[in-house]
Amino acid sequence: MAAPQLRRAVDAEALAQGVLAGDRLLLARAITHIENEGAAAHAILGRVYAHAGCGHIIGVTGAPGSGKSTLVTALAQSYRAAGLTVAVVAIDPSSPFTGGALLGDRVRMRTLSGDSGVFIRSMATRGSLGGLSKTTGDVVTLLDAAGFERVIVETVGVGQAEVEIAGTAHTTLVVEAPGMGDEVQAIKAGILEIGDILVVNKADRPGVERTVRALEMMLEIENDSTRLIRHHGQVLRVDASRNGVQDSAQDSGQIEGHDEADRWRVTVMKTVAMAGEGVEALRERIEAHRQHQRASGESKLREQVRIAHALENIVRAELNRRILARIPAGALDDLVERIRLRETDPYTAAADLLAGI
Ligand SMILES: Nc1nc2c(ncn2[C@@H]2O[C@H](COP(=O)(O)OP(=O)(O)OP(=O)(O)O)[C@@H](O)[C@H]2O)c(=O)[nH]1
Ligand SMILES: [Mg+2]
Repeated sequence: MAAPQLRRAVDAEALAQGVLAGDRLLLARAITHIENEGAAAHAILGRVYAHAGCGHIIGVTGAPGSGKSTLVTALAQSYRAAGLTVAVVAIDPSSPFTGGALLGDRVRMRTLSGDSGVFIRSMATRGSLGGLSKTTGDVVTLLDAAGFERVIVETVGVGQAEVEIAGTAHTTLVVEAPGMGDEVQAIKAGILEIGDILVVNKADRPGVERTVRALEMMLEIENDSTRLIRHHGQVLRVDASRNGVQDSAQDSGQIEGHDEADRWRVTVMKTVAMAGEGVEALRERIEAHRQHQRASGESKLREQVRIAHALENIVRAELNRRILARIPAGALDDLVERIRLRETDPYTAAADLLAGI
């Protein structure tokens, strides 16, 4: 019927207008539509998309409990003090952003709440991992279109999808904390390589220098003329030096016209997020990375990677949906039973099923 169809269209238009006008209530509602993959989600996104692309996206990832949320809060404050607007997306089932006492520091949070220049949203890690990164990307687009100048995305660096979400940001922070065992957590998780800035938080704790040294050694071991970007589960090697040797010719992208001096140096920074120590210096470093990327053309490359990733996710999800819709009801159950009885095998059954579509 026409009525619900019409209401849906009106809703999407009103929500999109609200997002673009910076209406927080409508922005929150629009995000809920995206999260629930509601009928209006695509319509809203289509209406605001042209207005996105100005915000700088900052990914924050690292071991659980390393202090990411505390750091993100302190960073948001620092950005506010510098006169920039900030949105925060936390992908974390146990995110303290939704808990009553935020980050155990009510005073700090009170200064952020009620400030129209800050928007904080936490997202549940439900659904498929591909779905998570698609939804997150869409929410970031909304916040960007809503005019937030910096959009910070916090993910726990444990799964491929979480790491990918953070890794496709313009600037990626990998957060580490001392005293979490003998080895540096990020090395184990393999997320060090996506960091543009490495942060050792909880610098008030013993063992901080040891952790800093371990990270700096890792940076030296890694060929420091290259940057790695995860793309389609592959690692894209970006050679930022003109005369650099490329050892993985097949999946490499090269930025040309670069001078040795133009190379971005990944550095290790110390913070005590709880006390705000080192946070201003970290913000300045992020801003320096932003400037560097714009001047070097790397931001364009990253944008291409992010868009390609998003597009691929959408196509894959849609193909999945279309194919599954064409499998007759009961056909899967029959096949499962036949495979169980060893009348056929899963590969033959899958091939037969797809051939029939
Ligand atoms: N000593 C000390 N503790 C800190 C610091 N920053 C955060 N913490 C504490 O570390 C604990 C974890 O902080 P969170 O900010 O929730 O850490 P997280 O990385 O977001 O945690 P998950 O999202 O669960 O992975 C909290 O109890 C914080 O108060 C710091 O600079 N020094
Ligand atoms: Mg957290």
